Amino acid sequence: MDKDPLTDAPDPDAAHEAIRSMDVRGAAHIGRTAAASLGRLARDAGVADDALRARLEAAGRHLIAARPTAVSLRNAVNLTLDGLREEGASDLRGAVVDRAVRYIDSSEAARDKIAAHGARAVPDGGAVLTHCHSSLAVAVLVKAHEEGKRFRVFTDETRPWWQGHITSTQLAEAGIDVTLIVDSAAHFIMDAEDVGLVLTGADTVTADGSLYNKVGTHAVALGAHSLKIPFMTACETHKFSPYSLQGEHPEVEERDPEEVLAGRTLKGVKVRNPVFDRTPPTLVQRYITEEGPVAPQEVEHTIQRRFGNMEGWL
Ligand code: RUB
Repeated sequence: MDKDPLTDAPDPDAAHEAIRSMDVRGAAHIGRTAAASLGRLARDAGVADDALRARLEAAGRHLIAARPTAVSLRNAVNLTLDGLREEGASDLRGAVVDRAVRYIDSSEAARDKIAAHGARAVPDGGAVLTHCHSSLAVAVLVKAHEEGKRFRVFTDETRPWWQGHITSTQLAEAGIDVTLIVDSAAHFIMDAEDVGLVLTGADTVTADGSLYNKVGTHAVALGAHSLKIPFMTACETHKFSPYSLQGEHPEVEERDPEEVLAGRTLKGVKVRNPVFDRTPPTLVQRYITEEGPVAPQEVEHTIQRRFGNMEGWL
């Protein structure tokens, strides 16, 4: 029997803190953690419906505030809290729990489908370049390797949080030939090695086809474009932003400069730490989603089809 996905879920305050402090990171994981924490609250809070509704909405708002850029967080909250708005739901609690479990299950199922679709785009021979750590990009590469494709992977280290180390370790554990590089070596490596694909994850994809992902993604995409290397992004449609249909673009998170300084003091020096950037649609060849590859110009239509009534959404 599959494990109940809510059993080990943190409560929403603990989930907020884990997401804010990056104990839980990566957009897909963040979304599932938020959904699970709301499901757990709905299941365990022994209060009447009105009080439950107020507590869940407050918890949802608090969760969304934990990190501003990954839209999967806001989508996870809203899709879970849709249980509160379910027409004729006699059991509000059950409806929210059901939505939370559905979100988690669909996100996990999406990962497997994306791996299968994405593996087809991975070259047999040559190399792939990755940026940061995306669980979905890793799933694609592991699947391609399991299917017998042989390729090398160059992984951008991604300061200041070193997420490239996670990617490198996970790929090495899967038996893939992996080489870690500093981010500023990306263009050199793309040019010097036989890189046939650049593969990243996504935090948010907006209706105009723009990609918001870990800072440095834009520079990598520009490099890939100049060398005519396909640039693709593995992402579940939970990363697509329905809010962007009204022109809303995500806020780019700027974190504590101390993360960059890492304990050093540089007298008279200002430090900035923006952690995401926007890559324009012209630089993205395909979004590899659970529905298959989606071109940037098809994102708007996919959002319209994928997200229904947003009444009452936070
Ligand atoms: C992680 C990051 C990842 C996306 C996609 O940033 O930018 O590329 O979140 O990850 P951070 P996934 O480490 O700051 O959260 O494919 O796992 O959803």
